[in-house]
Amino acid sequence: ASSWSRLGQADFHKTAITSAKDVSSPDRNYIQRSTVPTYHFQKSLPRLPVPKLEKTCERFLKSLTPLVSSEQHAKTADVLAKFQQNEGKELHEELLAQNKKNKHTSYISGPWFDMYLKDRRPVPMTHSPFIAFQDDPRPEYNEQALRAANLVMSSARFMRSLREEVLEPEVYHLNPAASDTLAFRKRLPEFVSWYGAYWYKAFPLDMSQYGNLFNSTRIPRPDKDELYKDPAAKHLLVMRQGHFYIFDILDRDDNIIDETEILAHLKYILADTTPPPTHPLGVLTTADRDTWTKARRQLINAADRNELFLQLIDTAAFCLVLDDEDLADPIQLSRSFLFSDGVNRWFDKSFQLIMSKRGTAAVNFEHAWGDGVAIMRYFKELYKDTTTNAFLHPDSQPAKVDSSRVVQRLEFQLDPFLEETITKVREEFAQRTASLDMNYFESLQLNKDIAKQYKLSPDSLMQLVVQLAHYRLHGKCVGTYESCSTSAFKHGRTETVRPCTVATHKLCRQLFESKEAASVQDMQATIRECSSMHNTLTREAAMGQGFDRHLFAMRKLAEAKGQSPAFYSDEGYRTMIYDILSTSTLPDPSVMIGGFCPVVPDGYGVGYAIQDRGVGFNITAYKPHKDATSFVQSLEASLVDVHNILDGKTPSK
Ligand code: BUJ
Repeated sequence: ASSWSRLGQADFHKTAITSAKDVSSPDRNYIQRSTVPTYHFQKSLPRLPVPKLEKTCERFLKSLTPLVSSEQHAKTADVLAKFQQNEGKELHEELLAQNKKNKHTSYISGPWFDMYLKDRRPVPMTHSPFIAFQDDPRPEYNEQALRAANLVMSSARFMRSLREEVLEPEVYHLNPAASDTLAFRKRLPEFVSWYGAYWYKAFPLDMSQYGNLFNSTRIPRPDKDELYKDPAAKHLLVMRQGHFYIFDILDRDDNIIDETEILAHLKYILADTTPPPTHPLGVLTTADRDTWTKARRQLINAADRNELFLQLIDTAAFCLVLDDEDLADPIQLSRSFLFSDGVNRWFDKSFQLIMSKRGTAAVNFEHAWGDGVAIMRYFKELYKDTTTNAFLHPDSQPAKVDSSRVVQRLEFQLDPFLEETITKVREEFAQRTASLDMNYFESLQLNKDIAKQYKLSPDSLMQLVVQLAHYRLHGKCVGTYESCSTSAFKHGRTETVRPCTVATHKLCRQLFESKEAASVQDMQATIRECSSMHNTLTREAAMGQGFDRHLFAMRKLAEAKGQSPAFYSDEGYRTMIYDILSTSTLPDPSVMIGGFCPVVPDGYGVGYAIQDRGVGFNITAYKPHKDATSFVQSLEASLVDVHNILDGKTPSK
């Protein structure tokens, strides 16, 4: 989300524990020991506002302008005006009343969990994104077992800090020099703590999702899946060649086991020569949720131990995936991190930490429980801890332990129905993944500094390039989604920024329609309009003043009452929410690449990042509807165009 760059975590490096290497030191259990408790601000976080109905209608109509003809726009405006006076008014009042009664949460939390958990489509490709880590700058630390063991160690330290509530609260510092100080850290009573932080221009973010990071899973259930966790569990789940292994990473007293033992157990798993299962169970987590619900029930009925084993998978700290394929090509790697063939994966876990044979690592996360802010905090801390404070080194020897007595391989008992289901699901998944096209590119032509030199917001420029790329290829504006965090509010999730605006449409016409003659100066002025309009939209979204979630919550209320207001089936509304362009960014130096699938069959998934050195895009599309390569080419050309315009050169039409 664009706002993540602004609402990103503060720099809490100061509290990182540096004397952690002493095995007997309790500090080795913690990645941080914050003096301000993790959930200190939680109680006093502000509530996500329900926007005024007239504002929502106004914002919607403005956003619709570039997407439909003026006749359609007038029709939709008419339907919306009726909605605003009738059903919409009632639904809005009802939403306000409900919201007033549920002060512990936000108006969007319930409907948003339902959106994910009631969705019967498969979790991978529909919702789960991936983010890959930069390699460790020291090549010798990227060896698979070594890096995996260090990542497990740092994850365990993160997990313990969170459990004991000594992980620094997530705070966005508007003025770090003033607020990231000792005075700020002096505690204010919890119920007013948010106001104290506000005084320092520091905005604490919602941390309610963090409780679902570890020991947590999604379980397929009829109609609506369940989020399930056991916050006291001590074991890790490791997958290799479709097998499941578990071992405890915490001892009896909840201390993290010796890092050399972790290394020994992982090496033992990597050396296991048991042939891969003919019917790999993990594949079932790629199925639609109804098929998986049925299969899971059957699995539990097939043998007593199966239920116990499922419980172990469900409650494990997280799923570490050790892959055997030697992939080097970034697209092959991205495909493997995003979906693979499903054999060596368990997509239901809150997240999977995937390690390729060459030591490239990535996180693939299930989306129902949480959003980018929570996963990125874990991701960044993990990268920093393993690259600056590694517990294991290339010369570290694994502990002399008998791993065969500690590591348990879970041998499920399958019946013919399950075997058949696995085969079928595997084929279907292979078909779906085969139709997914992916391509990426990086460029040094644009970066954060260049954007700032021109006094333009970096994110707005990236979004503009995406708009131009689509228009150049398809000659029209389409529904565009940019994810924006609303974690500044209690139980906030995300809001949609609608980056296709009248201003971006104007630049598209100036560039691509020969009748719209415009000078370079005109186009520069339009770029500034684009940027300022995008800034306003982003600020509004981050403050809970978008229109998408409000309209969505009212639609869900109407559905629950069996009502179907005409506005929601109107062409204008349908066009708006048909997100041909689904975009998101997680800009951080620790991210190498990331991505997600399109959200509609004929759409594009657009992962992008603008960094200090350059920009990058990672594009997905479903064949035969669309192809990622031509979109990438169009992005490259658009980047050149924007660059030329800003440079005062006339772009070639
Ligand atoms: O908006 C929401 O509620 C959730 C969204 C859903 N969707 C992905 C469909 C937009 N979820 C997120 O935004 C989570 C983040 C997804 C991962 C983002 C990947 C960013 C890739 C950056 C790297 C690209 C650089 C390539 C360089 C070659």
